Formats: sequence, structure tokens, C-alpha cells
Amino acid sequence: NRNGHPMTWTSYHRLTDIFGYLDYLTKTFPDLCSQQEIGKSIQGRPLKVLRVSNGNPTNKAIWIDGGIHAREWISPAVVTFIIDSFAENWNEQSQDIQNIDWYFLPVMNVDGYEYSHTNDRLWRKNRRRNSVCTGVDLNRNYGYKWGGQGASRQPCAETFAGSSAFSEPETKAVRDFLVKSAANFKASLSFHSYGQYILYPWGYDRKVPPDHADLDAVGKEAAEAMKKVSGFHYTVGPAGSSLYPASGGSDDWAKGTMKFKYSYTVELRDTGRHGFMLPADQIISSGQETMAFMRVIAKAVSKA
Ligand code: ING
Ligand code: ZN
Repeated sequence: NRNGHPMTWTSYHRLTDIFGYLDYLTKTFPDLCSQQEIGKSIQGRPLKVLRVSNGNPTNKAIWIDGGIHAREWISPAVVTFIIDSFAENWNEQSQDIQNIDWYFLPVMNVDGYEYSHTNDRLWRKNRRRNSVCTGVDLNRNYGYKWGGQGASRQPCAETFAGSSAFSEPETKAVRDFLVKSAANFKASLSFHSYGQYILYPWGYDRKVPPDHADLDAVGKEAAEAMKKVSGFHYTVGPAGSSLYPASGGSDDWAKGTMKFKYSYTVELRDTGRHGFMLPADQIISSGQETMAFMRVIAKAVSKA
């Protein structure tokens, strides 16, 4: 299109458009944006991470993933919206944002995402062929308290945890990338839909980590900032007691194993009217409210 890339935030896009957009960014902003293939999906699609950084060696780092669940299309749309806001207007971002190394994986479940466009709009899991059914729930496959409450051993279940922790190439790639990285990670943000929640650990049980008051305070400040931008209300709380206990999630692993101070799962819009099929004309306003969330997280991380 006329911007030199195929991406828009007025409709939902296939993987090739999202990858084309990442290529455009690294070509257009080579001093700010770089990309790396951290692995491949079970069907062989690349898992692409975009780094946005001013290169300051004292920066802290934040990990962001989208599209763990195939049908939650607003998640990759909002993650790419954040990337676009950063890359196209870097000098207008807050000092806190500019002094963080940002690592974005806009679509983690690449195979499921494509399948939700071509075959089954409400597909959730990856596309691993199990004995009888297809798919592992990638947000039950992480290694902290893997296989506990809210995760299924049944391959046909929507919350099938997989045959073992990190059995899936998608979760394994993220684990290996973060474990080996030299970056100073202080936060992990995982974008899902729907429900309008800002959730923090623990997810595996109705318990909270020792510093839960910090996570709660930052979450509530973020929710207030989001409300100011768009009027949309996000509920803040620990995942296991606010929603339902679910073990093997990315947020618990980031906090429990990797010891990233701030770990959140954000359930984007809406609260159920459209659910997973959020109209595309809500991408931009969802992105704008999520940018308010990002500014608050960046401030908290720069102080951490
Ligand atoms: N929701 C999350 C899920 O994986 C969640 C909610 C995450 C609950 C982490 C508890 C812990 O089920 C969606 N929409 O996927
Ligand atoms: Zn989800």
C-alpha cells in the first residue's frame, strides 16, 4: 500500500501481511528495529521476534507476546499497533519507553492463527497432530507448575497441556530465546482476549506471589490510564482467583521461573458481546488504550 507495507489497523491481517510489515520496519528503521527468527512452529512457519531499541547498553528489557491463542485476533492486531506507534513516532514516546529494549513476538501460534483464518474461526490451540485430536494449548504448556489445575491431559480438550512441559516448538522457542538472552528482562506482557482484565500471577492456583501488592498497584494504575484514554474498564487481579486457576501459563513461567518482576496477561476487549470476533473497527481504539497501559508498565520497569 502507500505506506510501503501491507499492514493496516482497520482490518485483521493474515500472517504474510504481518511478516511483510516486520520486514518493512527493519528496512525503514534499521537503527531502531531488528528482527530475529527464534524458531519454527510445528508446521514449519517462522517465529519472528522484533526488537525495538535505541541500543543503550544500560536499558532494561520487556518481552511481549501476542497470538498465543489462534482465535484471539485482536491480540496480534494490538501488538502490531504498539510496534507501529513506537517505530513511526519513536521520538515522541516517553523517556521510560525510549530507554527500554522491547522484544515483540506478535504471533506466537502462527499455525493456529492461519487455521483460524482458513478453516475454523474459533480455533484456539496450536496444530500439533495428537493421537486422535489436534492441538496443544500453548498457554498450558509452559514449565512452571505444568499440568496442574485448569490444564487437561486429554488431547481433545481445548486446554490440553501437551505431553510434557515445553513439548511444543512454539513454547520451546520462546523459552530458549529468553533463557539465553543477555537482555535485562524485567517484565513479560502476554496479550489475549477477551474480558478486559489485567491479570498477574499466580494463574496455577488462587494464590499470589510475595510482591503481589506491587503488581496490583501497577496494574491498577494502568487500568486507570486506559480508562482515561477510551472509557473502557479493565479489571485488575490475580489470574487464578479473578478468572479461573490455569497452570502452565506464560505469565506464571515468566514470574516463577524467569523471575521477571512484572508479569501480566492482558485480556483485551470486549466483555462478551462480540467476544473473539471483535469488529475490526475497534482495533485502533483498543490499541490506543493499550498504549496507555504500555506507558505505565514502562515507568514501573524503569524504576524496578
Ligand atoms: N485466557 C487465559 C487462558 O489461557 C488465563 C486466561 C491466563 C487464566 C493465565 C489464568 C492464567 O485461559 C484466554 N483468553 O486465553
Ligand atoms: Zn487466550
